Amino acid sequence: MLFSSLLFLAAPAAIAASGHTEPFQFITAVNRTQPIKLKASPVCGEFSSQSFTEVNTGVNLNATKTIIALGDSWTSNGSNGTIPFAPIVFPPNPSAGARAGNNFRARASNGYVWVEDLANTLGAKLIDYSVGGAVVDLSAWNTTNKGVTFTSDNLLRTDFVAETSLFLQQGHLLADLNPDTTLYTVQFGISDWTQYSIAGGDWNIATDSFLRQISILQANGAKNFLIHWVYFQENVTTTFQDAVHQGLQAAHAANGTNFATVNLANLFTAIQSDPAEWGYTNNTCLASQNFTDFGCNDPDRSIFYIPSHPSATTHEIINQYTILTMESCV
Ligand SMILES: *[C@@H]1O[C@H](CO)[C@@H](O)[C@H](O)[C@H]1NC(C)=O
Ligand SMILES: *[C@@H]1O[C@H](CO)[C@@H](O)[C@H](O)[C@H]1NC(C)=O
Ligand SMILES: *[C@@H]1O[C@H](CO)[C@@H](O)[C@H](O)[C@H]1NC(C)=O
Ligand SMILES: *[C@@H]1O[C@H](CO)[C@@H](O)[C@H](O)[C@H]1NC(C)=O
Ligand SMILES: *[C@@H]1O[C@H](CO)[C@@H](O)[C@H](O)[C@H]1NC(C)=O
Ligand SMILES: *[C@@H]1O[C@H](CO)[C@@H](O)[C@H](O)[C@H]1NC(C)=O
Ligand SMILES: *[C@@H]1O[C@H](CO)[C@@H](O)[C@H](O)[C@H]1NC(C)=O
Ligand SMILES: *[C@@H]1O[C@H](CO)[C@@H](O)[C@H](O)[C@H]1NC(C)=O
Ligand SMILES: CC(=O)N[C@H]1CO[C@H](CO)[C@@H](O)[C@@H]1O
Repeated sequence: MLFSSLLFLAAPAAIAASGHTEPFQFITAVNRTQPIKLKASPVCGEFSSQSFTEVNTGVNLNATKTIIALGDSWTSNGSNGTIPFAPIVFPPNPSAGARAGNNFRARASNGYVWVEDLANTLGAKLIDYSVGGAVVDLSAWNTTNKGVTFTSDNLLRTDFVAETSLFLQQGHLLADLNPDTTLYTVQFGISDWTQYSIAGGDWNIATDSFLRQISILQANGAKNFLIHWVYFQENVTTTFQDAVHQGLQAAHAANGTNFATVNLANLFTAIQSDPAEWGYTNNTCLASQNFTDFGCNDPDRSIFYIPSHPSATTHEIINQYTILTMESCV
């Protein structure tokens, strides 16, 4: 069920050809409320630790002018880095973000995802290569290592390797990539855990590939990374993230590369242990990404909008938590 989802392949012309006759409603102004307040604090650790933690070795958010985002549906704006501007469908329309009708082009949420909130907060330009359903490396999992592979809803599945490759082909054409003012955000692992759970695989391949992409990005000038650890706790993802953390230490030691690491499991454990205290009234607003049936009355007070995908208000909380961690775990 995890993502997959709102990756879409259609170009605008293809959407028109598929029978979409109603004009899109371009929203020009939004007055949204943020009824949920951040009530968690980061658990800052030592970068020298053997275990993954929350720490910032020197990424300066205030200096950030460009964000290159690599990840899955939690980070995707639905565009695959190359498809031109599409309308943002906003609340109160309950179908915003849902894969209803011809609305294939959508975020897996009912508003901005966290990295868009971060870019908006910083006034930075965002170049988003994230794609729903992406894993670290397709070759790591038995479900994805047999050639071209698709998500549960028949959309092409991709990985960190392909996102990095696409970025290297075109990124320099799209943005100013001054190393001191460019932040690379990397968020993978949710879809890896899902695929591993289905039919097994090899986490060592995922670890090596993750660090290889970090190495390739450094070779192409990257000096500042923001890495998010997954929002749940599983032994295999813990072992994977510990190994990645140790690779980041090596990159910092060898190249002086700055890493900020943020553990979404800390945030989501705090939310899920007492949702009402945060102002939440629902766990998940929609029963599936395909339908708006059973929609909740107040998506802004729902932790997730569709199963396993945060609501827009939760994405803003992720943004606030990320900034807090990066500014306090120094
Ligand atoms: C936005 O909504 C709030 C709450 O309804 C209201 O107090 C405020 O005046 C609105 N702001 C604008 C610019 O419409
Ligand atoms: C970044 O800017 C904010 C707002 O001006 C300020 O509060 C914060 O201290 C700055 N952080 C750093 C690391 O300079
Ligand atoms: C999504 O991001 C891409 C690449 O950064 C950008 O070209 C596109 O306009 C964005 N789409 C939306 C709907 O914001
Ligand atoms: C959602 O729609 C897609 C595309 O039509 C389909 O492949 C998938 O099975 C549907 N999922 C659910 C949960 O209905
Ligand atoms: C992303 O877009 C490019 C260019 O249109 C396309 O070649 C590629 O297959 C797309 N990737 C995915 C995962 O859809
Ligand atoms: C899944 O992958 C692992 C590691 O590559 C392998 O040992 C195992 O036999 C595979 N399982 C299946 C069902 O193919
Ligand atoms: C240090 O940077 C180089 C590129 O300049 C890269 O190839 C290498 O993998 C990096 N070292 C580590 C440990 O990441
Ligand atoms: C996961 O780790 C915990 C604590 O380290 C351990 O007690 C448990 O047996 C492990 N579970 C599995 C499935 O290996
Ligand atoms: C869809 C859903 O779960 N709706 C619930 C959201 O929360 C309110 C208040 O707790 C419930 O009344 C709804 O049933």
